[in-house]
Amino acid sequence: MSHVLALSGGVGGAKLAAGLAAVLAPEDLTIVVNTGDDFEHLGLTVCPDIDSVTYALAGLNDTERGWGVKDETWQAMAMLRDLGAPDWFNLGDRDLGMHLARSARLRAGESLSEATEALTRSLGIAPRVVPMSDAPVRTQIETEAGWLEFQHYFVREQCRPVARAIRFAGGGLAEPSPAFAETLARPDLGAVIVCPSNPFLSVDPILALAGVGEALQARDVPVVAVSPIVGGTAIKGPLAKLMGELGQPVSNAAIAAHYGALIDHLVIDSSDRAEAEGLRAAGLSVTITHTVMCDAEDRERLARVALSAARTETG
Ligand code: FO1
Repeated sequence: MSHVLALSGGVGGAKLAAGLAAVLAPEDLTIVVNTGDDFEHLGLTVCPDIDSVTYALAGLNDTERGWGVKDETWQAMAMLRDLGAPDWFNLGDRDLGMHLARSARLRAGESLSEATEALTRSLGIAPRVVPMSDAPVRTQIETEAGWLEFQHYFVREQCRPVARAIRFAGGGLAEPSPAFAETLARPDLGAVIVCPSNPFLSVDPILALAGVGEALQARDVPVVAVSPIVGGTAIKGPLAKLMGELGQPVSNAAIAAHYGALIDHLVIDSSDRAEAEGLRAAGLSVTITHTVMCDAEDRERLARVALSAARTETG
């Protein structure tokens, strides 16, 4: 197939990104990653979704915890606790190495794209892993306690506050990163795969960047989304709770309506097959398959299904 652009958030998206990386030649894939979750913590720049994609592609991800590095140790956290430093955000010792290396590069003047390219190449990752933007965009959630920064909402408050609205501070003005803009304009772009990340928290920040939604609409390239809904709920994370709080039913129909004209095809889980008829009646192409990714075989199979869905849209 010609070039494939994958849009990914953290954990769920990273799994499909790893599947795509396993079945495509590295030069045929660009993975654009949400940076709305990024934040400055203890003087370091932490990019959780870039980390999740990087660790998944390098085979370093902790599959039990869902984030961070496998076989992790926590000596630095123990010391931080002894020192009375903030300990609500868990930085493993190996993971800390990533944040130190990235932050040093950024302080030395590299862009986030340059730093990410150097760090992913150092870990032997061949496809391009690209931050959505080099400009800071920050996802914020409005709750009864006011606006919260993403990691404060997600990790410190464990998504407990009721969400009323979401905004991407800096999003509308921030340009896509150079490699993202270049990929959107590639004449050989053959498919866009929206990974099964949280549409509201992880994919929307990418779509909110200056010109991205318009560029995707203007291209005659199939856009295939893999739904994060399984069995009428979200496998992990705050998606189901958030959709309820935002007044939406937790369904593939709501996911499809949210993406609207952006997507041509939705891949849904077999447990939600009853929804297919309604989605098709609304004009969307639908593939029904097993979307839960427990191992490499699942990831690669789902990647192949998403790519073949794109091929059917190309005709
Ligand atoms: N998620 C947690 O639930 N608790 C943590 O302490 C935590 C630490 C952490 C450190 C580095 C990193 O790259 C990710 C980390 N995550 C943690 C995951 C992260 O906050 C979320 O999964 C994403 O932001 C949502 O995609």
